Amino acid sequence: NKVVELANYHPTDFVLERVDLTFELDPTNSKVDARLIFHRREGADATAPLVLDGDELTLSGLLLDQNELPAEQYDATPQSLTIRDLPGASPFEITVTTFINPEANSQLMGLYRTNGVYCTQCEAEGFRRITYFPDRPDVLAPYTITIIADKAANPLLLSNGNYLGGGNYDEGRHFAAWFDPHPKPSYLFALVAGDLGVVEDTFTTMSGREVALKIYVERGKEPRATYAMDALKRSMKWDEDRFGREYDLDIFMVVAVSDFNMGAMENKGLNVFNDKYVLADPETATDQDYANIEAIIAHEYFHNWTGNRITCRDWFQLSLKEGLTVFRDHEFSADMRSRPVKRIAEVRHLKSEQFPEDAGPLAHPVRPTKYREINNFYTTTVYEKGSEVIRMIATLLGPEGFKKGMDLYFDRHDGDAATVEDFVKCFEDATGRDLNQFSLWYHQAGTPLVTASGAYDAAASTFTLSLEQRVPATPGQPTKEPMHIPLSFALILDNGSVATPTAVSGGEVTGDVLHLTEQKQTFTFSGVSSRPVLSLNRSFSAPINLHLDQSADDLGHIARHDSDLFARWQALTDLALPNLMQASRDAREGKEVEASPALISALLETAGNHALEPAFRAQVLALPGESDIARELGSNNDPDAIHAGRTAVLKAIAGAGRDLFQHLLSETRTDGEFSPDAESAGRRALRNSALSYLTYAEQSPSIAAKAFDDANNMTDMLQAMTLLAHRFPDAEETSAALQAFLKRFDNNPLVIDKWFAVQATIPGAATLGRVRALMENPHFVRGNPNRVRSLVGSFTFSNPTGFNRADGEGYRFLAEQILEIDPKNPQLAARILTSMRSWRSLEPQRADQARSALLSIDRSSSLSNDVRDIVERMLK
Ligand code: BAL
Ligand code: ZN
Repeated sequence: NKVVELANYHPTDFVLERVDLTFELDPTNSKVDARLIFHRREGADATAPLVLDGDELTLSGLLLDQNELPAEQYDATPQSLTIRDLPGASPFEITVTTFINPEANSQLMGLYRTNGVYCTQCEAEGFRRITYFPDRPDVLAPYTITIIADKAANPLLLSNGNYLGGGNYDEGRHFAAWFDPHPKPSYLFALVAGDLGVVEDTFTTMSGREVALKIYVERGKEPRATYAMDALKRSMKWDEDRFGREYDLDIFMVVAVSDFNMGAMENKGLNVFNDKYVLADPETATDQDYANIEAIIAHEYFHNWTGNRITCRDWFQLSLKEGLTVFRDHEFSADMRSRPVKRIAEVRHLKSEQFPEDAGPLAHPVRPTKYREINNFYTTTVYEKGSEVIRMIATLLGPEGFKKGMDLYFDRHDGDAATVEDFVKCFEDATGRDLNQFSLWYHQAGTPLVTASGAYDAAASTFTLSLEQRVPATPGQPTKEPMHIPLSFALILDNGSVATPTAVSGGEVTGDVLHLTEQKQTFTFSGVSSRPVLSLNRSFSAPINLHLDQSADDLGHIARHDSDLFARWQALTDLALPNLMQASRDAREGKEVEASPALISALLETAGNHALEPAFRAQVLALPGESDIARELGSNNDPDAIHAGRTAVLKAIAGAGRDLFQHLLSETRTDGEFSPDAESAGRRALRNSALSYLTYAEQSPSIAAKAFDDANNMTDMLQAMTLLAHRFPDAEETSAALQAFLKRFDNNPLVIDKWFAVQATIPGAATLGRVRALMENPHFVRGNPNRVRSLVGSFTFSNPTGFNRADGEGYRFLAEQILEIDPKNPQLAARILTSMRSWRSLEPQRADQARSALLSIDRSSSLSNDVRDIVERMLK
């Protein structure tokens, strides 16, 4: 495949007016008739042929206005259908017939079968695996769909839009017809057929229309879909209240399937979900599962406006819909739960996933300008950094300006396939603010580094803040321009109040946000009566690396007094990180590791502070992880030393805080009915943090084993099992717990995924052997993406010491797996391969081993485009 470049974008020569699809479903030989009405675009070349995309297709029939086309008028290959000598401006109808094999479709793109259910996944370029089509997001049309299938096996026949009708057909078959009046691109097409159970409800929209809501799951699993239904209704209401967006069809459907490459898909009116993000009950789902379901149900629903009503002109604009929709789902979760705790979780995720991507060989701008395989651009940069860019627009413009811009965007572009530039222009037009420099956030890759230092002049009552920004070089972008970086700040005085300077010079300051726009800039605040402590980048107003040298006393002051809970968490993290980094260096040199008394006392004070919500205290106790420490160290990393150093610090904290943790464990006990609400989840999180530290303090598996036996919900049970497995992998209590868990949940693959993941993330070199053995377990189904991600993915992404074995066996295992998965499911293989994205920051011996493993993949002559793209970028 060749590289696709944004600079080469051209509208199509033909306009698609209508799509009429008929499916005759058969597990191995489904017939697809596509009737497409086109006309030549005004001004287009009158001799241009119509070129339709295909992928592994065979043409079985082709009509032009119901007449067979002579062979010399067209060329058909598996990848394209080219038709010449078509009419001028008047509409014409092409009828294309293809036969496809859903059962054999292991890529899970296009039409496939999962557990006996037909389903589709068309984003980004899966529709071309169903029929020849102008498979690009700027080709929009209304669709009529007719599905014919065996009635006994497929009582349910679903597609996008509103139900038109159905009835019996022939030979035990029946049919259903659907019409979607909203013009949409092919990537939003969906079809589902099979025999599923349903949970039903209704939602009355703000204009009083009643919408039928249906969530389809495997029969018997209906009770586990009620939380998703509740989340859906809350999402619909929230989008009306917060963004003024009303749903626009008579019915909204969600279907949960067990084989799915992504988390979920926002097909118009018919969302298809990975069942992991629908099914939940207290016995089988953790608090994190509940939070994920709420967020992803919301995310897909919100796409109805940001993605479906206004879609992307081309795939370079992916963040137009994804970054914006992530921002919307983050805001939704913040409103449903604790805003600061949600923000902390978002930033932890951003730093542990997106920052490494932005600092490595796979770095790319939020709005890329070229790609070789679009599937590889569904990244944390496009999604999460894209969301941060929207958050910064909201910060720059304030709530009113942001709302005006969003309203204009919905108004101006409803029904369009739009660009990032269109989006930004709406905010400029609505508020008059120039966002030209700000737009660099879309175009320059790399995490900006801001170095800051403050100085107080008591005689002049001024506080001076010097800032310098540098955006690192990234692949294809050696030099960068200064960015417009909005930095929320507070000058906190001795008594905890915030200074209100009489004047500021050196740059623009709006409210509590200063605008860093130059490479170097100095802000001077006058009328500051005593030395303040600077709290900078509060709420993580900009996705940057910040270097600001602050004393432990100053960080402690922020941790105690900042009114922004996020900033308090950040201060404690900034206190912990240097200690953890030093611990790693000391462990590597065989020196004794020390935990700083200032860190210990700040952590224990926060953990025991009843004025703070439990979820926040749990976040504070969950110190930066091993990958955070590796990121901060930057290069020449030894994952074993990082693990050893961090563990030693945790043990020191555990020893010092034993009484407090014991106390927290008893005071957070709840014996009542389980509730998944955020407050209850927060209490469980704090309780489980305390349990984790106590397990370090006791150095024995007994408390975790007792917690495992006592657990009455999956959150507590999984935490206890994880502590047993990770801290005491060889203990009898651990094998007893693992066996009991397997026995109890062996009919629930999603829960067995947790069992796989816990074992795949046991620290240490021995885990690779365990992973290999688990791959032989009958519960491990190689073709199912959730199983592969739970076992192989957890090992390579989330087990730094096990995967990065000094002998390179972990990398060789990954290479072996990639070569095995790739021919069946390239998307999955390419995604798992990105777990090597930070290989260059390893110490030389491991880095050499990692390079050899990548080269062994690269040498294969039969790689998919997906894996070829990743491996080549990674080796460049
Ligand atoms: N559009 C792909 C799945 C998602 O981001 O919602
Ligand atoms: Zn999305």
